Amino acid sequence: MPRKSPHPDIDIPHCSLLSYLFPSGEPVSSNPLWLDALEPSKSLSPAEVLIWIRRLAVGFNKLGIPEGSTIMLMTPNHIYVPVIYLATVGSKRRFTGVNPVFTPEEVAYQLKASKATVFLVHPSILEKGLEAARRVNFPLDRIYQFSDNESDIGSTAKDWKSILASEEESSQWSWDPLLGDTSSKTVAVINFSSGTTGLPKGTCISHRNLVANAVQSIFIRFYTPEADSATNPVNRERGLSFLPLYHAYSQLWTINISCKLGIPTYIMPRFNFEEFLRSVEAYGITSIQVVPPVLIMLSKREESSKYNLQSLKHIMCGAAPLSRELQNEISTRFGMTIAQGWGMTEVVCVGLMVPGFLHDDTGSVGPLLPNCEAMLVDEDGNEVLEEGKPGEVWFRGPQVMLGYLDNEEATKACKTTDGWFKTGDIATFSKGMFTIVDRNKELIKVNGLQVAPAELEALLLQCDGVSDAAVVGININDEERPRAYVSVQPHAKGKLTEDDIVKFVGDRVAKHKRLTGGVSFVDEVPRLASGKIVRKAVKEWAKQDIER
Ligand code: 4UW
Repeated sequence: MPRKSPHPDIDIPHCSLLSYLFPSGEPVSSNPLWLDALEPSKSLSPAEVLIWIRRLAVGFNKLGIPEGSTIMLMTPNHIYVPVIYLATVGSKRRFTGVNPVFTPEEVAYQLKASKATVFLVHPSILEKGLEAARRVNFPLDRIYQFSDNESDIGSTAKDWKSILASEEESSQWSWDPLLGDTSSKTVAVINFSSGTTGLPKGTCISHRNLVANAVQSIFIRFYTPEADSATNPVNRERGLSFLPLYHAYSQLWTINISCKLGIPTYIMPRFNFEEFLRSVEAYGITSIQVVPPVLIMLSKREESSKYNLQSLKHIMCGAAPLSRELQNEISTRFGMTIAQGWGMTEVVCVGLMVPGFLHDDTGSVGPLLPNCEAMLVDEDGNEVLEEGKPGEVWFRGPQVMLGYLDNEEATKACKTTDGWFKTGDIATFSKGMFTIVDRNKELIKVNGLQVAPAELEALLLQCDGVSDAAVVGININDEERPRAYVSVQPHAKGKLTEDDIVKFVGDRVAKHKRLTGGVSFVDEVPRLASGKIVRKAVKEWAKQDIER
């Protein structure tokens, strides 16, 4: 018997994301919504955002970009990122964001796999964008420089503002409400994830998925029965955003939830610890979303005591394991609630979350969001009913993605015909709460970001002298790091060094994917007759290596 959410089912409107965020007939606020954390006089209100959305939507039409095509964005965070996201999704196009620190090869991969037809690039990384485009024959006249700062824009590529229609010609444009079933069928966002196995894949996220996850998350964070409207903290919220907006976690909270609830949210271009502390103090920030390394810094770095963080009452933490000890140490020291949640790109974002009013000191990731079900399944495929016993989380709910873009095989491997999504995460269930205890999938998480072992393994096989390779994650000081197990060809034995391999990989991937867990040479990488790496055996090696 699947476990059901302890919360009552809630009403999730069947409509487009814009119809949910800007319901017809409701006034649109002119108060600042997204503010530049470094220069807060730069801001956008919902009323301003709507004008930009209309001008972009009509601009895309005039350029002949058909509905259903993908717009790819590569930029550090800034206040206009939500504008592109909402204009793209709102005009029935598909948004995909790419990590701005990716290498040209990694960018080219996503440009091709997402089938992007327009590529918006921040001027500071334009060269990289152009190189990626050349690698996959992406038309250079469909590349636009995209910045919040006019003076950044040079002459090497067009300015994104050249896409914009005038205010007059776009003032009548209105979005399709996508009523009924169409909201479930229309793809809005293509975020990338390697899922449980293989290379990164485009996840097809519908309008319905996005609306559902925003409604569910708002409910569990703010509108649980204990919070009546008079004391509801939402009215006093001030957010600070530094998680990357190409990732589902930040898209949910920084764009969709902040916009729906009108929470003024200060956006930092990227994470910087001291700047983060300064912003909390300066702007009276009340709640943030983080990944565990931020809490490790808060605990260990001296600067944490130099700033007044009293306004900060609620921290949501997810995307990677956080130890119960660290969670409790910080919440006691700073007098704040730290709530863990579990999410996955494939479930838009979040599926399990400790409710906003609850102080949990067990290290759990909370109960199911409303309208969701989960089963824990053991290695033999049987449901685990006993409390405290681990099993793989199978998840079902309205936020589960439609599937992987152009990859039916991968979709079938993780999604059953009756809607269960096999997450590859191992959890236990006790007293109504789930605790994530392990993973049975290939994924490695570094700083909350995905590292796909298959990607590094394919790269290692291109290194001269390497005959086979397997990559797994190892834990060093509470942080996960990729470690490679490599066998070498006879001619390279004794010549190819660990440093050579670390450098080979480091030169070709974004920083978080580097082999910071080291390299071991082995006679043979264990593989099944099918060719599949026996990861359990490699993980066992890794465990022994750490203990040594
Ligand atoms: N504990 C242990 C956790 C946890 C975890 C995730 O990059 P993705 O695909 O997605 C994410 C999304 C995280 C997230 C989104 C929205 C939200 O509100 C929230 O609440 C805090 C979190 O990380 O990586 C998915 C994989 O990351 C691991 C797990 O292995 C999962 O399959 N993961 N959250 N609390 N591990």
